[in-house]
Amino acid sequence: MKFPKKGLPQETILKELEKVTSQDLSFSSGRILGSMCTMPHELAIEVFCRYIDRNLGDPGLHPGTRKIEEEVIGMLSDLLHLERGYGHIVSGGTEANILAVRAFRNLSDSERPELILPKSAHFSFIKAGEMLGVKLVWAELKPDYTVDVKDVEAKINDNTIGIVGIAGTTGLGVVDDIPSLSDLAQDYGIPLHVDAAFGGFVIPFAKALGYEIPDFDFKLRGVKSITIDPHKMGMAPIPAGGIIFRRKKYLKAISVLAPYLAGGKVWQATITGTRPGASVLAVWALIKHLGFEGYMEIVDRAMKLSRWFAEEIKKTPNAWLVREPVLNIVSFKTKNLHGVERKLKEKGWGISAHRGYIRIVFMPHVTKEMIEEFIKDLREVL
Ligand code: 0PR
Repeated sequence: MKFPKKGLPQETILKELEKVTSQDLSFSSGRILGSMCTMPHELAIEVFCRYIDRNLGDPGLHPGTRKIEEEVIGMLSDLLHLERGYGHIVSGGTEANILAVRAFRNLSDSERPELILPKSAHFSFIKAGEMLGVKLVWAELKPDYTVDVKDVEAKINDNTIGIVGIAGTTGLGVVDDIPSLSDLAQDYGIPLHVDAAFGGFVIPFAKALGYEIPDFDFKLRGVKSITIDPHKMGMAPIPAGGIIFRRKKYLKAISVLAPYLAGGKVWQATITGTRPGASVLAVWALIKHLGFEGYMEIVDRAMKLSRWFAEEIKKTPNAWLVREPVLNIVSFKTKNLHGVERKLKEKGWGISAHRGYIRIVFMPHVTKEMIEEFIKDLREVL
């Protein structure tokens, strides 16, 4: 396509965009079942649009927005049982995970750094390993799909710069045995990073509702950093990931001096330079508006619906749960999986097809009516 010589009227442009984006599935379409994103909360949208010009890459220009980011990090740290945490709202779980690995690597003196992580880890760690020159050492999973802590221990050596545990795996929503990983990390003096990109905005509320889920946060001394994404179950607009470190030294280890900025010199730890203040303000507004109780209600609905769906799968011939759900993610296998996936997609369902199973994520936009319709289609296809 050519760069246009003459501009077109706004009206024409908007019409054209409307036409092309009408091919997209939207969260209000009632068909997206396999995404970890959702329709952002209306307050967050309002705040995001209102402060669209704020740039936290130059925080001296926007001291109010910087203060709000500090408060967000404070509130997320508190949610994760840490009195004073250090971190940022970043572009997503990928950037958050990369920052954690970067901090661990920069603080180690190994010349051949290695990171031990579960085979269930998100592919963002592959990017981290590649960019940072860190060798990834994959630990085996147990039959319940949590990481085998014994295998993690067996893989520790002098070059190990860190261990990763996952609180809400991408495929199955499983939570690793973080308490044992934390003990192990403490014993060997190795930092533990917890990827709670998805689970961070689920587990604290699910535990308060009485669901039995292992501890995963800074309560455990071995945990030195946590990824927690507001743009997943936090209902914030994209982009909004979160990284929290237990101590300032981790943030310092990845900070680069930006000496000439319009707002004065700053130390910058994020991968992105120019970055949206609007995201941070939207997250702050949401947390303040919903509060712990508001998120508890959202998680309560999602967890109940996922349990109900899991029971329906058990009653469906030729379909099997991969395992009992832990969080609000249910994954199942079927006879002739690829054919079933294709037919469900033809019927307009936005499902996520992993290797060997279909994943349904019970995000806030997923309703009982949608699920009933999906089950009807699934049974028909089967
Ligand atoms: N860590 C975990 C455990 C994740 O599940 C993800 C993303 C990340 C880190 C990386 O987060 P960002 O994508 O924010 O960088 N997991 C989702 C997934 O792979 C991402 C996603 C979201 C994919 C919405 C599709 C989609 O429609 O399922």
